[in-house]
Amino acid sequence: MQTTTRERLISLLSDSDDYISGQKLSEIIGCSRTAVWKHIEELRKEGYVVEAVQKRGYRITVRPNNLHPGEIKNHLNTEKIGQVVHFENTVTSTQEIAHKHALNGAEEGTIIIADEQTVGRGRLGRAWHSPKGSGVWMSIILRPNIPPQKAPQLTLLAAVSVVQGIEEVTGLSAQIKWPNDILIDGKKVVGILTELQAEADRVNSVIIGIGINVNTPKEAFPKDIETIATSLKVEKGEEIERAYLVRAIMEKMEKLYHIYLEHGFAPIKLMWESSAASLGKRVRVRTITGELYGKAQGITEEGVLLVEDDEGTVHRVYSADIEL
Ligand code: BT5
Repeated sequence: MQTTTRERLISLLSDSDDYISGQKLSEIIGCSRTAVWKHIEELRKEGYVVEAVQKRGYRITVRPNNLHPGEIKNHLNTEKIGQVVHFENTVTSTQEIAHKHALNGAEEGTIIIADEQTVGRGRLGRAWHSPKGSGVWMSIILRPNIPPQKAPQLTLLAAVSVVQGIEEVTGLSAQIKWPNDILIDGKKVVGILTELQAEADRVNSVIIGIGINVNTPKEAFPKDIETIATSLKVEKGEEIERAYLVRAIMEKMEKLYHIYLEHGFAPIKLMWESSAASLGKRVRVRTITGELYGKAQGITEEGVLLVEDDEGTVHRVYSADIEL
């Protein structure tokens, strides 16, 4: 995988408790000392504190809470997912950009991540609030060899990865509300949007969009979502390092994706069920065509929700909003 000079520099200066000289850095990276110095100046402008001590060299002592590829890829333990990272400060929607990359043949596992989205989107044309600097707004390109009707399984797989990543980094326990919400204490902290590029019988790429409210302060949510939304910082009571969270999610997702490709959806389904908020409960199901009340029984092998109404009829729900 290609790694830029900047990414190597961040990695080297982060791994070392001690200082590394400009000479040594330029030897390891294979560029001039002037180039090293220029990159260090760039890092400083972005908020890194890079100490420089004469005759000893450089050391990073403070890192900004950013999402630059160097931060995400530093120590990232995956083969594919997150090995190619496209970072942008501001985009309309990372989904839109990911679609373009996917059409242009982007490698499986490529992620598009932004510090801010101006037209972040949810399902059915709804808006996703994506303010600058406080969240993770990213899209992941996968290319599984599956028929299009199985693609919803990947939304569920992504949800399990995010729950596991959140737990690893924050210790918080989150629940999944079918199909695409992740809640903490009943409030939405993550939304997932899966889109496809597919032919009739085969998927070309699955683009999984994940929006996470990470460090959003309570008072920063707009009026229309302030009672239903939360962030990891609000729940945990402290700031969370976004790059660290992204890394953890990439690693969990890669493990689950391997399991999925080798053994199918069954093992993922079990993990999903153990984090599901809605199973066994009475729910209100709103679809484009109408409403339904009943008990959420479980999901099928395809990831379809089964809801039993009061007359005992079991309905297969493919796409809907669920209220608990
Ligand atoms: C979703 O849609 O939950 C999917 C959200 C996916 C967002 C990611 S960010 C990266 C990628 N790029 C994009 O453009 N999108 C993806 P849905 O189930 O339709 O929920 C949308 C509803 O959630 C809205 O109508 C609001 O009520 C609520 N909402 C909007 N922004 C929110 C936020 N930041 N936190 C919690 N709830 C929010």
